[in-house]
Amino acid sequence: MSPIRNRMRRSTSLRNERPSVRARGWTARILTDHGALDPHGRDPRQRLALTGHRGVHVGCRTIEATAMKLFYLQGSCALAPHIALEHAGLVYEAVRVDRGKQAEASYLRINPLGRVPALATASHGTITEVPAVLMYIAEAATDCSLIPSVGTAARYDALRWMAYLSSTVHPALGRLWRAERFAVDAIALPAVQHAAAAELASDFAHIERRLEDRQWLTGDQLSVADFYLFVFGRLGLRLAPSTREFPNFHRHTLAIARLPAAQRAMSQQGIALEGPQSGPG
Ligand SMILES: N[C@@H](CCC(=O)N[C@@H](CS)C(=O)NCC(=O)O)C(=O)O
Repeated sequence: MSPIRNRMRRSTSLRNERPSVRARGWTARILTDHGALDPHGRDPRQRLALTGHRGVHVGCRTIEATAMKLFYLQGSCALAPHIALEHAGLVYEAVRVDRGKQAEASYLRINPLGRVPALATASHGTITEVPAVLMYIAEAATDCSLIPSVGTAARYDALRWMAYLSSTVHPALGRLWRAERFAVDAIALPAVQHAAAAELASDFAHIERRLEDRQWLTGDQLSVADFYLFVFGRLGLRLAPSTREFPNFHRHTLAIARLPAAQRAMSQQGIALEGPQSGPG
């Protein structure tokens, strides 16, 4: 039976956000419609009508039946949940936050820290911090296996790698590209950047060793941790040393980039694997 996917893809800008107007604009599109039933034996179109939700995903079962909103900056770490949402086929709206606007009151109401990603959900409020957002998506797509099962060693591996990316790799990138946030005195900026570049080189070597004998971070099973790693594999292409110089890491980056979900997310964000020559985006 061919899978039927109801998926709504809309990318809007925070600047133009008018929730009431946008809410009226929701439509659910059935991409493949052979009259097949969902995994529960229901016609998904009927389910749409019965529940009154704006869309129901039937590729993976989900605990989140109403549309979520993912707030992102182009080419940022929010790409990881964006790919995860696409991969899981969940119903969501991608809301672009223009660079600089994340510090404005309209966005601070969504995430008082002024950072992306933020995932607004109907049932669990607004979730921030990449690992939490990724876990939420993985657990919302209940039969997509985007996070290894409870009680397995692989699950703690996935969590461990997400924590490492979030607590070590990402902050090093912040010190490299936003050194002024870490040193008041301009004379100290090159030293901050130098130390950050050395940290990243050592992180890339660590990731390289991890991927020596496995396809994905936790082994054979693709998980949301891989989508997170892709963010740095992609941004690292413009660093020195480039992630291209780490063959296993680069193989992983290319493998994720080839996934239809990654291609759709990047296309929605208006970015390519090779982004600008330096800096975020
Ligand atoms: N610890 C946060 C970090 C989020 C973060 O720094 N996001 C960046 C984009 S990758 C951001 O919003 N930058 C805007 C800024 O720094 O003003 C998380 O894991 O979500």
